[in-house]
Amino acid sequence: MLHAFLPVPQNRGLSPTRLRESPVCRWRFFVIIPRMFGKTQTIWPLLVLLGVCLFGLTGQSVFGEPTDGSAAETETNTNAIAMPAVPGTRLPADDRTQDGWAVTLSPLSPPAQTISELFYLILGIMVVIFLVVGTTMGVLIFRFRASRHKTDGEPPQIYGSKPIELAWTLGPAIIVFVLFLVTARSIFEIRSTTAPPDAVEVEVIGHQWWWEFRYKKSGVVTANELHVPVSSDGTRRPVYLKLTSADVIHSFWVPQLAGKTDLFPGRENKMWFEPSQAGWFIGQCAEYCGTQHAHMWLRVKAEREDEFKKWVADQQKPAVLDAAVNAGRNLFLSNACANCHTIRGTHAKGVFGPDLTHLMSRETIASGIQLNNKENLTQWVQDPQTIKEGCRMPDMKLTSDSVEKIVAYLLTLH
Ligand code: HEC
Ligand SMILES: [Cu+2]
Repeated sequence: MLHAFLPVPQNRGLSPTRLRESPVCRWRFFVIIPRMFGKTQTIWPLLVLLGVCLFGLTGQSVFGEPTDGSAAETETNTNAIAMPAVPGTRLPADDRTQDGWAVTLSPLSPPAQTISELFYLILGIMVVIFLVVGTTMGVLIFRFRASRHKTDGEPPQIYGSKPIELAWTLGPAIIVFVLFLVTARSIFEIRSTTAPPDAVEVEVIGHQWWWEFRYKKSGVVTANELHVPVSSDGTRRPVYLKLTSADVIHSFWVPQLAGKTDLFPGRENKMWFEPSQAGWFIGQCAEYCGTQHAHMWLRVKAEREDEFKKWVADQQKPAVLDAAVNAGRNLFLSNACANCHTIRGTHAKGVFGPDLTHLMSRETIASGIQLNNKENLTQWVQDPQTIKEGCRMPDMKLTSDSVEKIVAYLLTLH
């Protein structure tokens, strides 16, 4: 095989048949590669660039260890899509998950785990192919560069070599077949079957630009923050989602829990996940759905069984009726607010916007982009367009006195 790398003798005038018979010509096709680049030095920056890309990809997983959610660690978490839950602020760190970040490379639920294993397997195969091709090319380009072999004219052309053609047809075909098999197996592993009896079933409805969650068994309706029980070895509490859309196509994506699933109007898609750690999981609408698509964030809170039960029980109650904020409630009910929002226990039954019955049980408003506090609520009710331009809630042009009263009422909705 070594003679493959020997200098190319002058071979002009040899007939193709004679060439094929010559002992070195079998390997001569490698020589075509450096010739293609003319000045061979130009290939080196290209190889370096490829190397850097590869390092970027794998380095991310090598250096970006999962964090424990503490502020200091989250700040340096290179393993995440840089997406602070609230611009310029930090939400309270919670347990051990990556609060405030959507993390792609540390799965904490079976479907995400399967996808991640597939990703690393395919990445591994690709790295091996890259190294083999890259090294061979590098060596050949260096060994047979034009300045070392003062030959002119074309290198020998080789036609109809069965071993070579078999090798470069069968090799890739086998690799593609292996990739197909492992991918198909993963798809079957994570596909959604019918929900087991103790599963939590939730209907997810995508809206421009917020998420509606309707729990099947308990009847709870909430928005943007999905509460689910955490699974442990002994007790598995999978979450089964049925996804649909009220307007355009959206996509439900919480990378640590499962892959993306699209939400279509007039069609029901299914998915499931099973968080193995308590805490917040951050996600994002993953299908461009209009101007505020980037602000259609998604937060899933996995909590202990007892915490989850308590949350469900609280959510099932009708809204608090506090006489001290009658003025604000009357303003809410007499303005258009009631046409778009539901507050159970009042006659506000609108379904165009998020259910506000237990608004204050949520940490954020406007699908995760603002903390839910008096200041932000005031700005939101005064003119939501200043927070989320183009959002489907109009500027109601209320006097600041009315805004103050309405917000005082909203703040009682625990
Ligand atoms: C035309 C329908 C419409 C009207 C009228 C309306 N809203 Fe909204 N509201 C929405 C929509 C849609 C959203 C979700 C916006 C988003 O996140 O993109 C929303 C969001 C909110 C939120 C944040 C909820 C959350 O969990 O994110 C509050 C609070 C709110 N509205 C209060 C009010 C009040 C108070 C009024 C009356 C002054 C009112 N809305 C009038 C449609 C409406
Ligand atoms: Cu969307």
